[in-house]
Amino acid sequence: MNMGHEMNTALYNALKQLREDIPRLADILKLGVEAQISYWNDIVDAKLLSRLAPDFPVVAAICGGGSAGKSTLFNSLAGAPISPTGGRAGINRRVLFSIPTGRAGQTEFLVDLARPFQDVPEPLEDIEELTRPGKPLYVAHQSALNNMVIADTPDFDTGAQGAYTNREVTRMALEASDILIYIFTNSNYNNRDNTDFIAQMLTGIGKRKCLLVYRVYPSYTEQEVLEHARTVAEGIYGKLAGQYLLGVYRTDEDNAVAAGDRLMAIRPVDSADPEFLQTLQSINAPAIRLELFSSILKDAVQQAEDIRNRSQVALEELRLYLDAFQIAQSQAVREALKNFPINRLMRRFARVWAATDPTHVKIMRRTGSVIELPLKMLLGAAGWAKDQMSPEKSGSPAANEYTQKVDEDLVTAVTGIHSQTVSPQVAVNTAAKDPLARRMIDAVDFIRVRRNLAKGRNPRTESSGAGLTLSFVVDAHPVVQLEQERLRSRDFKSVLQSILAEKETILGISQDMEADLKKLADDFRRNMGLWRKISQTFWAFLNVLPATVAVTYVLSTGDPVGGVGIKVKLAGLFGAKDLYALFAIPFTTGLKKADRQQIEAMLQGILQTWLKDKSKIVQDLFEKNITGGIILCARRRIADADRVINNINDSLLICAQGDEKK
Ligand SMILES: Nc1nc2c(ncn2[C@@H]2O[C@H](COP(=O)(O)OP(=O)(O)OP(=O)(O)O)[C@@H](O)[C@H]2O)c(=O)[nH]1
Ligand SMILES: [Mg+2]
Repeated sequence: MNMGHEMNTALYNALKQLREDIPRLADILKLGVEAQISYWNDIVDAKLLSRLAPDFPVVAAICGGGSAGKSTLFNSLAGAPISPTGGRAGINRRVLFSIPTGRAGQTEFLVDLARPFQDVPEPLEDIEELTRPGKPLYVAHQSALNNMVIADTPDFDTGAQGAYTNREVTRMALEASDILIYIFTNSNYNNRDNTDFIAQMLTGIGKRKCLLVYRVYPSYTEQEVLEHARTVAEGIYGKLAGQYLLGVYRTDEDNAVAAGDRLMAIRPVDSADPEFLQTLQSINAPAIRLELFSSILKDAVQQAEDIRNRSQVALEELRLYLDAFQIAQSQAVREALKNFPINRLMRRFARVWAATDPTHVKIMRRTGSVIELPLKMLLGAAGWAKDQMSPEKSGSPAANEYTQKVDEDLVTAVTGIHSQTVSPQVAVNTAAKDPLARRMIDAVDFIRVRRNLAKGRNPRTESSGAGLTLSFVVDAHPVVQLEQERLRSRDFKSVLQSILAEKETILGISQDMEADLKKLADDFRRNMGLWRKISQTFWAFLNVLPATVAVTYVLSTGDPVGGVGIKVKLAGLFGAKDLYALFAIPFTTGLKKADRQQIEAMLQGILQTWLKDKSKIVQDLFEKNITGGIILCARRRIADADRVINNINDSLLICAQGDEKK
């Protein structure tokens, strides 16, 4: 019994948590299942939570035919002549609850108690009220009934013109009860109509267990009483009556009771059985309720699982959308940066490098003797190298050209990402070997299976280039709809303007980047173990490179740019994807393979430093002006949904355990 109680508490708490989490999850992920959720809420509130509270009193409904003695029994249990008795059959028209004194006026408790009536019981003020139909009423016990509610109900066999007046009230009273006290007399014990009616009611709402009370002549033997009681029990429960009988009791006809001089005396038919009150008080309400509500509980748990499952799909869709969207943004960032001011950058790096040169190199450089012969021939004189050391003049044709290119690139990129952001779907291409792409394929598969999607429906993937490239088309998630609308309602031109207004931050070389270049130079010098040996060629390269290439290089846009570890590929003016293309001239002039590798590594480093710095700037600009709301909203909801789903899984586990133990 104790065990049942503990389990009930755990189950109750788990259900209460589910009741909070399920609607919240549906809302976080905008599942669009409002009707299902509100139905589920109602069931859980009305049928389960209201009655599974561990401290909720046992509710016993006294039922029986007209003038069976229901009200007399009620008064005897409640301890006072509260309910009207006697006279004509069918005197009671409403349900009267006798509740623990401490519960009087507790609205929440009263609501839960009378849920099937969809009406809050009011205190009984005038006994006459009970003889007129209306909402249920209540009184506080005047007896010592411990944590128990007794309900007096109208009879269900009085009727006019073939219609029984009180059957619906009886049904609601039964539904509100945990157990049933069925009282009958010698004149109606074998009335099939009565027992059929109760049987039918219990089939609809769940079989309540029952105590039988036979109001009988004192002369009836135990044998006769038991026989009649079995007739009643089998009438209500059929052959399995034994499972539902909590006890059989008799109350002998007594004129003093009829006269109201005495309370009903109830005793077990079998004198070895516990007293009536003792049986009532020892009822294990949690266990009974768990059994009573097990099918409803099972149903509610199943629906909760269903909503959890749908949410997992919706969450995966949101993750997929966010992944695709962020790829789209990275590509737009790269688009904005595809013109690479290699000349400017190399000049700057050359100066950073020179500033950290050892003294003897500085001296040699001034004389031009640092540069190897073939290069010297190519370049003409050391004077050229000196020229390279002076900063690029702003306003020069080269500087203007670069500024204009950045402008064009930005407009293209902003237009692209803006349209992806407000579009009903996001479409991106990505390298199939990208780990992110693999994760996305898994997500697409999961969603397709769970949603049983036909081919061609989003999300979808297509591969091309012998499967090297994948394209994803993913519907915008309902979660970001509001953010999309917000952006749609803004004028695109003004969005573009506010981004272009900050393009200076893209053109310049920031202090952060300067520091990064310095660090790169230091690292490189440190790693150049054979510094003396290759220093000359290297130095020459630094000076030569800007002259040998055009103002800008166009970054190849084939691959998406990941957040970290950017792999740079250059599509040079020479049309090659290879970095060697950059060294076409030095290569022919005798650059050794080892030197080329050093140079390539360094150039990679410089490019990455630049890309890292600028990507961050452009991404921040995009997020501030276009994409930030959606990314933030999606991330938050993913985190929230993850947390709530974990909670729900914990609760569902407890519910499943409760079900097993039962
Ligand atoms: N002689 C005798 N009469 C009783 C006893 N118990 C109840 N009665 C009488 O039986 C009649 C019906 O009793 P109630 O308690 O009003 O019966 P009820 O089932 O509530 O009747 P309705 O509410 O009208 O359906 C009354 O006149 C009571 O006095 C008893 O133990 N002995
Ligand atoms: Mg009555």
